[in-house]
Amino acid sequence: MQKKTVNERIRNIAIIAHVDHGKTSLVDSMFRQSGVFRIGQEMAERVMDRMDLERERGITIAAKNCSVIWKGTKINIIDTPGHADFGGEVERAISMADGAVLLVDAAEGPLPQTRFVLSKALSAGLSVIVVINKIDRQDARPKTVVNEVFDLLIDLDATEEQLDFPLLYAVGREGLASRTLEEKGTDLEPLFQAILEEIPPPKVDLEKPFQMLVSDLSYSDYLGRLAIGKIYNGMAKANDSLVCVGISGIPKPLRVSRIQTYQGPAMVDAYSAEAGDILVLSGIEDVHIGDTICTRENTEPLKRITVDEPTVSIRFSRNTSPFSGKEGKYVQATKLHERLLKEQLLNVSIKVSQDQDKDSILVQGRGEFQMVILIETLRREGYEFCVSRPAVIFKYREGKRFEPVERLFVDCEGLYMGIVTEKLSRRKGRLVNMINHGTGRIRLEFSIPSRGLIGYRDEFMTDTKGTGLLNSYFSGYEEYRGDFPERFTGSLVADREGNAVAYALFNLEPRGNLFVLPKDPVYEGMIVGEHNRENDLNVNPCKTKKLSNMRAAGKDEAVILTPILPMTLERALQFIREDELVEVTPQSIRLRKRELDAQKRNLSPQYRKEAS
Ligand SMILES: Nc1nc2c(ncn2[C@@H]2O[C@H](COP(=O)(O)OP(=O)(O)OP(=O)(O)O)[C@@H](O)[C@H]2O)c(=O)[nH]1
Ligand SMILES: [Mg+2]
Repeated sequence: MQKKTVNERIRNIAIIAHVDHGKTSLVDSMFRQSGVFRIGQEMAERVMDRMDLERERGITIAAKNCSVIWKGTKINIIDTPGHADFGGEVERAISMADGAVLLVDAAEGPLPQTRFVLSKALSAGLSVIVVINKIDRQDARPKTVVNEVFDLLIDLDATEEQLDFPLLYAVGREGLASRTLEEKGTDLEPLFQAILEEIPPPKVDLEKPFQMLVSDLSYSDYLGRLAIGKIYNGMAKANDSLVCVGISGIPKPLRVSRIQTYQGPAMVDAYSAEAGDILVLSGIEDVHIGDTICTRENTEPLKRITVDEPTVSIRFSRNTSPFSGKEGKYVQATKLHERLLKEQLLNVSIKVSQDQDKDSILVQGRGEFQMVILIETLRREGYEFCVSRPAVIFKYREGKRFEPVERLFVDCEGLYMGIVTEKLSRRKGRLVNMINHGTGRIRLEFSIPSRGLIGYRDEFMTDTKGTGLLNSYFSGYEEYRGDFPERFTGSLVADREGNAVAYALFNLEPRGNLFVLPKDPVYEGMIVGEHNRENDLNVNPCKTKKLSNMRAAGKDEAVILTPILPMTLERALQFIREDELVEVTPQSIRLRKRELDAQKRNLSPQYRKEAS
C-alpha cells in the first residue's frame, strides 16, 4: 500500500511563458527579495541566463534550476526558455514541477508559445498561477489580456478548477506584484504567498525506498557527469549505493560520489536530501534523461519523460572545402559524430543518426533556430564542418505523404498585408483569421506547412521594414500541400580559387547581391553572391584589370563597392538550397555548392535534378 503524504517544506514550480515575457527577470527579483543576494551585493541582470550564447542573444536557451527560501519553505524554481524551438526544455522542466507560474505580457497578451507551454502544464496536471506581467508598459491592456487567457484556457479544454486560476498583476523586473489592478504592488509577497497557498507541495512517500526521475544531465569538470531530478520517494545520502533503470528496464549499479541541492542560482553540497526536493547526483556515468535512479531493492521505474517529436532535420558532414582544417581544432568526421552524440544525451529534443549516404550525420530537432544554436555552440568549441539546408520531416501513412503544419500569427501594419499574404500563399499558407485592431496594425492567422516558414523570417522582416512580429506553433501533421519553389533566385558561384578583388566584385554587382569583400579568400564552387536570376552563374571574383602600366594598378582599388550585410548563420541556412551547403568554422561562415567542380555540376543529371 502506498502512503502518499506531502512534503510541506517544499514547492516546485516551473516559470513558463512566450519568449521575452519576463521569466528570467522575474527570477532575478525573486532572488533579490528572498535574500539570496546580500543587500548591496552586486548582482548581474538575468542571473539565470549564464550561458555565453544566452547573454549575447538576450534569450534563455536551456531550462535551469534554482531555489529560494520564503518563510521557511524552499521553492525550487525552473526558469524555462520561451522560444518555440526550445519547447523540449519546457517539457523536461515540467517533469520536475508540481505547479507553474504562467507569465503573460500585459501588452502582447497570450502568444503561440503561451499556448504551447500552458497546454503542456495542463496536461501534466500542474496547478497554474497566472501572472499578467509588465503592467508598467505604456501599451499595457491587462483587463483584455486576462480575458484572452481565459479564452485560451477554454480553448485548451481546461477543467472548471483550472479555469478558476489564481491571478496576479506584476512588474516582474521591478519585483512588484498585486492581487488586483487597483492596488499598487510594493513587492513580490503576493506571488510568494500564492505559490505557498496555491501550488500543492510535492506528493511523496518518505517511508518508501529512494526513487528519483532524471530530468536533466549536466557536466562539471570537477565533479564529472551530473544527473538532476526530483526525488519522488524516500531519501538520499551521499555514498548510497543505488541503481539506474534505463529504457531497457535492467538496473545498472551506480556509485554516487556526492549529492547536492539548489541554493539560489548555485548548487551546494548536502549530506542528505528528502523526497520532493530537486537533487543533483554527481560522479555517475551512463545515465539518460528519463531514467529512474533508485535502490537495489526496489527497482520500479517512474514514468519516462516524453517530449514532442522532432519536425526539422539537418545534415552535418565533414568539411570538404579546400580551406578545410585551416581554422578549426576538430575536423574529423568521427569527432563531429561523437560531439553530436553527446548533444543528444544532454538535449531531449535532439536525435542524432547516421544518414543513409554514410558521409553525413542526420540531426533532428524542433526548428531552424535550435539548429543555429547547436551549430554556433559547436563552432565555438573549435569544430569545423558543413551543414545542409534544414528540411522538414515527412511522415507516410497509407501511401500518402504528411508534413508538419504550423499555425502562424502575423502582427504587422495594415499596409504590409498585401505582400505578406501574397508571399505566404505562394508558400502554401492559408489565411484562417484576420483581426483589425483599428490601430493601424492587423493580426493575421495562417495555417502553413513548416517548410514554407524555413527561410521566410528574414524576408518577412525586410518586407515589413523590421516592424512585423511573427509567431507560430506546431499544430500537427497534415497531408502534403504540394510543391513550391524554395528560392526564386540563383547563386553566383566562384569558378576558381584565389582572393576576391574589388575590381571584379564591382563588375559583378549588377548581377546580384554579393556576400564577399575584397581580399576574402574564395574557392571553386564557393557561393559569392545571390544571382538576380533563377539560374546559377559561374563567375570570377578574382579577376584583375588588365594592367597597361604600373599606375593603373592602384586605381583598381579605388572602386566604391555597395556595403554588404555580414553573413550570419541564420541567413546562411535560410539562403542555401538543396544542392548547397554552409561551411562553418570557428572563424568563418561560407556558402558553397555541394559539388565544387563546375564541370561536374553541369554534367551530372542527378545533380541537376536535385538542384531544380
Ligand atoms: N516593461 C517591462 N519590461 C520587462 C519586465 N520584465 C522583463 N522586461 C524586459 O523584457 C525583456 C525580456 O526579459 P527576460 O526576463 O529575458 O524574458 P524571458 O521570458 O526570460 O525571455 P526568454 O527566456 O528568452 O523566453 C527584457 O528586455 C526585460 O528587461 C517588466 O516587468 N516590465
Ligand atoms: Mg529567460
